[in-house]
Amino acid sequence: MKTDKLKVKFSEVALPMAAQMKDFVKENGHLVIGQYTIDQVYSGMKGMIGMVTETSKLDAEEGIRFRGYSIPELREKLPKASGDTEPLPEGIFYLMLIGELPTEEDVLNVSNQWARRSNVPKHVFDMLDSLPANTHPMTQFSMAVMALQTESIFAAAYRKGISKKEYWDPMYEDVMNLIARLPRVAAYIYRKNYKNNVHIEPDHKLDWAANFAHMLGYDEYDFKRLMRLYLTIHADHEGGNVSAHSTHLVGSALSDAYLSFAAGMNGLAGPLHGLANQEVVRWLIDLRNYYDGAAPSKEQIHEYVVKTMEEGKVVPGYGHAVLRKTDPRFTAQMEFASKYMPDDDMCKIVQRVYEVVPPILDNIKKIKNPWPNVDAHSGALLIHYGMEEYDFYTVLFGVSRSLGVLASLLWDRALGHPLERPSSVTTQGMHALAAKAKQSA
Ligand code: HAX
Repeated sequence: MKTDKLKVKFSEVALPMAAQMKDFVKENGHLVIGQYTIDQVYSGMKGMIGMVTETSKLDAEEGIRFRGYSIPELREKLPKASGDTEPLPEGIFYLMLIGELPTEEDVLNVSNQWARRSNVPKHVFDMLDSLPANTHPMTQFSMAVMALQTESIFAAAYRKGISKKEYWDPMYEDVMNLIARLPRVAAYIYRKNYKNNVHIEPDHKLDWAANFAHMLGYDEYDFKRLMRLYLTIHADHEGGNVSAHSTHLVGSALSDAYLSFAAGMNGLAGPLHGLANQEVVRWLIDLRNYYDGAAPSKEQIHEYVVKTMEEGKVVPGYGHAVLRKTDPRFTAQMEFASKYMPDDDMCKIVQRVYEVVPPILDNIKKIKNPWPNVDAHSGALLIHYGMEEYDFYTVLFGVSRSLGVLASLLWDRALGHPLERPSSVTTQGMHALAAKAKQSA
């Protein structure tokens, strides 16, 4: 097999860090860096630092930075396909994995690696074909990833007996093979569900995102451009979000990349996380239908938001566990819409909803963030190009999220992060801890 330059580079960057990390913990492990409140324990561990993630960091006010670079910076600096304005997702993967901006040659190398590794065995398609027609696309996606686990090089190496120091190597192979295969699997699910089971063969001359668009059946240049942006901005959101954390947690038991990523996808399929992109479109369509199919006025949107909340539901696409400002991923999509589809009806409704919702949510004391997140806009862009099957949208998100969570999983094995096993207390134990804290206050 030809030398894989990315693999060599990763080993040069990652392996010395594992030794440095051990020294750091030895020297500083006793230092107290945080004291957590009972509130934090009961509110889903928000704000507690409980893991180390290399690929990206989320700031509550500013939004995500990938290895220090914001989304606007990456849209400018990452290599692009000839004539395109949006970055190639291969570039963000390289950046997350290596920690440096890639050259065009680096990106081409990743593209070629993924094309070479992208073959999906027949039993995966057979399994998908055997599922009931009403199986949700995200369930199919997760099951397909599980079916692919027969191909795990890490699991095979572990079974043979492998030194801890070598874990990263077969994990690299799994991570690269899995990312390479996901567009084919996702496109198969889409074409099976919505396009009469007529499938489209990959075109390996295309980059990863463009080939995905092609296999989905969207060959126009504008959709490929959207896919490149979409797959770049959904890639990662530091380590604590449900999909990243689940992948990391399951991986900490030395489950291979397929088992770990499927766990992450099961988390992404929840409506408070990635499924929100489908829920947003459902909500927007219901909103429009509620007012007889016409574009709703600001007053009508206000009324509908209040109705949604009174029914005990959340307004999808708004709020965030960490962010306290408009999500820059929302802004990137809004800019894309105003540049490439300024007259689009659904995008105009999304814009109007953005003008109405934040002040309403801001008035509700318990809601910590009234601003839109990434999912508030993505569906409208897809609908513009004719992809209206919103049950499928979270699968697109999942294909992108593989880049971040699998890069992190590889780092986990390279650095030798241990089994994750936080402590829990019983309610009685918590009451005792509270009484002790009161006494010493
Ligand atoms: N509409 C109505 N109520 C909301 C709300 C919204 N958009 N956002 C938060 N709240 C409510 C919560 O449900 C919670 O109510 P209860 O105390 O009655 O349970 C209260 O406000 C406090 O929530 P919070 O502390 O502000 O937010 P959390 O960290 O608990 O939750 C969520 C963050 C993203 C889950 C939340 O804002 C939400 O449900 N938003 C709508 C769903 C959504 O868009 N999810 C996608 C998030 C981004 C993402 O992960 N994409 O993949």
